Amino acid sequence: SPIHVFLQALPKCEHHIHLEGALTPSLLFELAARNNTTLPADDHAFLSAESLRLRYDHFTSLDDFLNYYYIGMSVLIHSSDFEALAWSYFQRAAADGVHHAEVFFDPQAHTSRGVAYSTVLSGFTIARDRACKELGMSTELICCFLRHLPPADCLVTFNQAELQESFEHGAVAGIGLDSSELDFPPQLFGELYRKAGEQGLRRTAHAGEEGPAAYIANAIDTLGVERIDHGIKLAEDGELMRRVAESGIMLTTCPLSNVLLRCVKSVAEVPIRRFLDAGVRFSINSDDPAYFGGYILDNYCAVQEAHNLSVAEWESICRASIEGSWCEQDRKDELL
Ligand code: ES4
Ligand code: ZN
Repeated sequence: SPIHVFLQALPKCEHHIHLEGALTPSLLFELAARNNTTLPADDHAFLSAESLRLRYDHFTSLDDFLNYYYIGMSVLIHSSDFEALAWSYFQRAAADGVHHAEVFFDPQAHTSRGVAYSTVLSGFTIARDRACKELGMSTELICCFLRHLPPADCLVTFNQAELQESFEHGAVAGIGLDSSELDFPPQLFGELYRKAGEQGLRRTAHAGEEGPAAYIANAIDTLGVERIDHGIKLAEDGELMRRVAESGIMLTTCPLSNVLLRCVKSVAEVPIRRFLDAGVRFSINSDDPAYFGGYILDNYCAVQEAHNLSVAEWESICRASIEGSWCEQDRKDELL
């Protein structure tokens, strides 16, 4: 359709995509065979790529999804596995009209399995260089910390020499906070974020996905974030919404993710119109595209179906998403 062609052609930036969440069932089974990975024998979903894909249509919550997400990534062992994962995502994103991608990864989910940080980073770095050369796509890495683990463990990981080196060399642009939200409010990670800020790292955190608007306020007040990942619960607090609009903090929304994880009943319930009216900046993203039934263009199309935005509104969403990106100003000028 004409609107699909228009949305595909828009120069898009993606800010909220977990590379481990781009692991498709087919790549998962291919790597499991190659790496001799034992998948759970007691869960029939792991019988085949097809049965696993079908299971993804029935997530009941964030934690239900995370169970599959952490098991799935156990097939990632070698640098070449991480490279294949990131390269498959970059190619797919380029086809959707993504010109710039800032991608999350979860080092603790790999180092805890005995996979070295350098293995993860080297694979991703090869794929990034290739995306730049072959696709003209600029990319940044965002190192996420798992909030279901003790904050002290996150600090130990953050302070490891390999991570510090990747921050100093600019291989990693910033930090994020992900995994189970409700029992792990942002303020638990104040020290981690203070240290990251002192080192000049960019800071974002998942907040207001399953958790309340108060978690968004908390992330802003105690973590010094310049972006909020998801943030859909912001619309529950009008005063906070005005504050976020004024501050220029950008939300990285993920509409299909919110539906699949039952944070909302439908994309129509994602408060896109409220954010536009209040002047809250937001980008539209895929989150875990291999798990939530769609890449970025599917999310753009779902928003259009549900909210019927004008051409001018789409252009302003894309402009805000360029301005809210963490690339150099020169790159932003090229993207604009
Ligand atoms: C995630 Cl959708 C979502 N929420 C929180 N943490 C995550 N990690 C990967 N996907
Ligand atoms: Zn996410």
